[in-house]
Amino acid sequence: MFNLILFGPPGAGKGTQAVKIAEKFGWKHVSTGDILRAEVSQGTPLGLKVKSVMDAGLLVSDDLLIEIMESVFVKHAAVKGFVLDGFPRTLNQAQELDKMLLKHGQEVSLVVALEVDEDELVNRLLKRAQDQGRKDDTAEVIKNRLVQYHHHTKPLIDYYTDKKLYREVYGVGTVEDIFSQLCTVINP
Ligand code: B4P
Repeated sequence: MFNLILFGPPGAGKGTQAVKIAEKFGWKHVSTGDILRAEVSQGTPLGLKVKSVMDAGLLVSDDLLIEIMESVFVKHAAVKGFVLDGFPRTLNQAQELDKMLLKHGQEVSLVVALEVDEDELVNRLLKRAQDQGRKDDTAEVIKNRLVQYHHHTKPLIDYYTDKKLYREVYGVGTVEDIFSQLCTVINP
């Protein structure tokens, strides 16, 4: 099983590229953001619990995320591969992911980051606010999301570099050009 982590700051294009990668290689795309938003829109107990955290651009608790991921792995144990989009986002999540994969006889295969400068990230998310009206795409909340990224998520670069699993692809350009560079790096 190929376990790919698509990494990067909010707005880097992880969601956009993860869908294409999953389709090309026949892997399961897992977006923790999409899973959480679905819970919120269905008004489930979990959704009610995480709504205010997400609207503020903060990170949902590690325990909840790890529980969600464990159930995803169990449910889709027979797939050829996973594209993880938005997970892990903290060092604790990364360590728990390693443990969870080990329990299933698996490991992280590769981590590919999309590298995009901060002005471009903010522009993309503000544009998405106009197109899709996502609650967490306001200027104030975007700032919080970037702070969360720098504080909690960026340290994972060292974690995966030490494991020799980390690669970067420049994430500015056309979606197709970026996709083709990603495919070259992934090369399963
Ligand atoms: P996510 O849904 O993961 O939000 P995101 O980081 O903004 O990534 P997203 O996939 O949406 O954006 P993308 O870069 O594809 O998370 C939302 C919230 O959920 C978090 O703030 C947190 O509260 C919670 N959460 C999720 N996972 C969690 C975890 N593991 N732990 C704790 N909390 C968690 O795309 C952005 C925009 O750019 C799009 O509009 C796209 O169309 C555009 N775009 C893409 N490629 C482009 C290109 N090449 N050129 C121009 N625009 C492009």
